Amino acid sequence: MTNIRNIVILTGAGVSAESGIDTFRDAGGLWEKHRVEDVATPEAFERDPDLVHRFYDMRRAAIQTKEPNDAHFALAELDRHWRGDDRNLLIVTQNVDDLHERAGAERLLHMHGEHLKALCMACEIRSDWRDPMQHRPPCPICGTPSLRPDVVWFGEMPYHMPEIYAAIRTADLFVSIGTSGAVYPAAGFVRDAKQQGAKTLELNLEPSQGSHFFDEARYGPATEVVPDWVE
Ligand code: BJW
Repeated sequence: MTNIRNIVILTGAGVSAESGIDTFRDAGGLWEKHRVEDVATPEAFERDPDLVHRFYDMRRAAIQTKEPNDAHFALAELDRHWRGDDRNLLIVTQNVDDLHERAGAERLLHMHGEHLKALCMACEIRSDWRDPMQHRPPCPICGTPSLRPDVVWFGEMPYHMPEIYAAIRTADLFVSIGTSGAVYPAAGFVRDAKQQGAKTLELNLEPSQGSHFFDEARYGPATEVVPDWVE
């Protein structure tokens, strides 16, 4: 990676697929089994909080039985080694699972929130949500039954946007891994990175919706293409 100093890596559901976590838009994915409008919008939660809680309880319980795969470990390894005065790296994940951090990644931002956190709608404080089957517990801070999953639904502002855009502005290399490029603003990062002069690389099972924006692509399962690239 000659002339590369600052790397921004965007990951999506495809990076966790081989750990046994469902993607959203693939055949058999979550959006084939559940209507987005019923479970992943603020309006859905207002209309039927029990249904939305059940959807997230099920997924929270499932991810705690899964393990990081070779793609997560390869990225954690890169995070460990790509350090120094003139080397920066940021992993931006759209995933709400915790497999990047369990693999050892440190410089990581969850732009769509985290399954293992709850957000109190009354006091706006975040707390851990470690018990996989804990259904609608009271907020540990203010005691009201106002907890919601700390995830970003359609129509809501993703987290950490100023830090993410700051990293993209100085990136020499932008790498997109295991994401369909269907959801904004993440789907627009490749254009932003390219416009300011970064090289762009896609690692995915198949070409994403924005594949024409990438300078280079390697297609295949994340557990193969990611370790090959990191090496
Ligand atoms: C493998 C693999 C293997 C499989 N190896 N690869 C019209 C135009 C533009 C935008 C909009 C619009 N109308 C509405 C919007 C905005 C909307 C949006 O983008 N809608 C689109 C559907 C059009 N976006 C929003 O509302 C966002 N907020 C927002 O825009 O705020 C305003 C704003 C403006 C400007 C700046 C900043 C903000 C919020 C989006 C929230 C998304 N939330 C979800 C749910 C999170 C909680 C949960 O998990 O339940 O996030 S939806 C879901 O999609 C989840 C994911 O993070 C996200 C992306 O999915 P991902 O990761 O790409 O998964 P898949 O399944 O789509 O793709 C998997 C890929 O992996 C595929 O390519 C496979 O090939 C590949 N793969 N196996 C390698 N083994």
